[in-house]
Amino acid sequence: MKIVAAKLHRVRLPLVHEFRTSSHGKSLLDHILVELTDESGAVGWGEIASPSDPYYAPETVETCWLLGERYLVPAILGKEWERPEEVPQFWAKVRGNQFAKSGLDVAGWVLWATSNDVPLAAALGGSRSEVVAGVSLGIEPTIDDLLTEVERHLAAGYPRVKLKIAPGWDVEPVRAVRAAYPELDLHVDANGIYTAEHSSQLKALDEFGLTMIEQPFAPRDLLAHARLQQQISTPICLDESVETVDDLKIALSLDALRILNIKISRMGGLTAARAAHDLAHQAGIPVWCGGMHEFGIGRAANVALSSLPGFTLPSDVSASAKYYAQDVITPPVVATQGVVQVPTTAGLGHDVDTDFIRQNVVATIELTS
Ligand code: OSB
Ligand code: MG
Repeated sequence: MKIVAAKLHRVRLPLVHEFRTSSHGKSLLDHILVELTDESGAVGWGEIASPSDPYYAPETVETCWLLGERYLVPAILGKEWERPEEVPQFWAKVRGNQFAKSGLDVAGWVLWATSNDVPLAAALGGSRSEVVAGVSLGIEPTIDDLLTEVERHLAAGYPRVKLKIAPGWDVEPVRAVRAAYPELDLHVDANGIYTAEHSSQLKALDEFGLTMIEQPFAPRDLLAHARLQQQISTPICLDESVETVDDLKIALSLDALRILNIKISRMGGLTAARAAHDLAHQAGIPVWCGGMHEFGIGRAANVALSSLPGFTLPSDVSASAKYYAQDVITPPVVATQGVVQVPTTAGLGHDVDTDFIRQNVVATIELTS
């Protein structure tokens, strides 16, 4: 296959409910949709789901645009390849910039799956026909507001709830949710905000029967994660710490995690995300697929990845409607009692709604070989 044209579309959509993490809040998202065309005219779409600001990862929507335009698209245009696993080799010299790479990598996979008439999940080697979705709930103004949000999503059938935590919003909200729902599959995510001086708050969370504590410490501080894991029985899950398969090897050797959150964006694409899955699976570490409030294209890729055998915990692949009034794909991703069906049609398994994209596009660029 040979990619002869690439378009980047910066598309802006409002979230239906403002989302707040330990570092920032957001209500409007700009993601870059990647449209690759090969010499036969076949098209593959991907999504660069970088947050606008560099608070989750170092990238921003502007750095992703720049990397795409100046380095990544030029690296792949006109190159011959047989399998989507070969595509990342064309930009192997580019360090980091995982979100930007991810959008192009996914578009390559979707193009290949579409051209070969196989569903994306099958192209990846996935075998599950449905995946279980959990919800990730942001920091709310009050505990009552949080309880309302939890209730709303449990009523919609989601079987697992993750709460964002931060110093001053940890033990008390967790105690309140646990008291209201003693049996709920509940976990927390700190997005790396805690330091060693907060260890008493983190240890206090150990009594609530949480499924995991996700990324309590800074991304590079693997030693702090390993130390805390020795002191608590709740499994520690890593998110931001693992950007490469090599990061995962080090974390495993330090016993810094018992569960892995795999994000396609954070790993730089489906090829690397699947490799992380394979390594974790061999090591006996359960994985789940994290989200970045993806629009439908990235969301569909998350569903496909979650069909791999090691994804034994609920993934953040909630229905499009949790996030957006209207999505860039038809039909949108839907969840029935917290279960999402893995599409069985070729490629992404959804149509891309180019009219809706055109109505919400902020900027477009086309590059050709
Ligand atoms: O840590 O998982 C995270 C959103 C933005 C930045 C970081 C994270 C998140 C989420 C969103 O939790 C999960 C979703 O897409 O539903
Ligand atoms: Mg996280």
